[in-house]
Formats: sequence, C-alpha cells, structure tokens
Amino acid sequence: MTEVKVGIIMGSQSDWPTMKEAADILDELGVAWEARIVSAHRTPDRLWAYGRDAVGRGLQVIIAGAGGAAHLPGMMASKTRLPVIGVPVQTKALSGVDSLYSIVQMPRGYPVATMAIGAAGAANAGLMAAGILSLQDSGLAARLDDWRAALSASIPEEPRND
Ligand code: RP5
Repeated sequence: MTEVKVGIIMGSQSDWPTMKEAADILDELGVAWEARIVSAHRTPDRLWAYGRDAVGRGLQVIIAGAGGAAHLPGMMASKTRLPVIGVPVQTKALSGVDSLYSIVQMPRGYPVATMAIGAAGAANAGLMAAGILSLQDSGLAARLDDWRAALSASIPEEPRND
C-alpha cells in the first residue's frame, strides 16, 4: 500500500471543490493523499488530534484550506512542525480577501506557506507539496519536471483570434 504523505484538510464540505484541485494535481504526479474535513471552529478537537498525530502517522506535508475567518491553517501550524500550506478559499461576502488575510499574517515562529485565493491557489498547493516531497524522491522530481515542461509546451507563442 502506498504511504500517504500529504494531508489535505479543509474547514467544510463546501471547500472541497476548491481543495480537490490540489488532490487532482497530486494524482497527476502520483503522490498519495488523504482528505479530511477538520474545522478550527466546528471541530476543534478533531483539529487538535489531526495535528498531534500527523508526524507519527507519516504525513510529511499538510495542505489546509478554509474560507472567511480561516484559522485552520494557522492553528494546524501551531500544532505540528510539518510544513503547512495554506489555501484561502474564495468567499461570497469578501471574495476571499478575508480568507487570505486570516491565513497570511502568522506570528513569528509558526509559518504557513500561503497560496493565492481559490482554485489556482489550491492547485499550486499541490505543486508546492510535490516540490517539497521531490527533495527526497528523485522519481517524483522527474515527474514534476515533466509536468512543468508539458505546461510550458502547451502555451502558444501567438494569441488566437477566436
Ligand atoms: C469555513 O467557513 C470553511 O472553511 C468554509 O470556507 C466557510 C463556510 O463553511 P460552510 O458554511 O459552507 O460550511 O469554516
């Protein structure tokens, strides 16, 4: 069985369409992941247990997405030394600027690698997690290089007149 190294956590089921972008990238790169709903506000005990057990369970990177008062990534960074990549989920009320500001301004000592708001940020979180894991995994490093080269090759030199 493939060892799960990336934990994708989110504050709500409603975050999954965004966070699935990270999972899809990890699938493309052959990185095993798990996804859990872990809310800083609604399930604080679940958050605590997930952070407490993360290292012992063999996780190496945590991707945490939340929207609004998005305390999940920061609280997870407080509970585990694993790298935490934060994804500000886009909100209706404030377009995700609330999520971004809630995640990005961590106090010294407890970093969260904060991505862009929304789907692009979630996809980049998957790529960032793969980049971290590729430091110890030459096969993954090669797949990531190929993925990047393919993206680059897909960009036309000239714009189309649609
Ligand atoms: C946050 O509140 C979640 O991360 C989500 O982005 C937002 C709204 O959650 P729901 O009301 O849709 O469950 O905790």
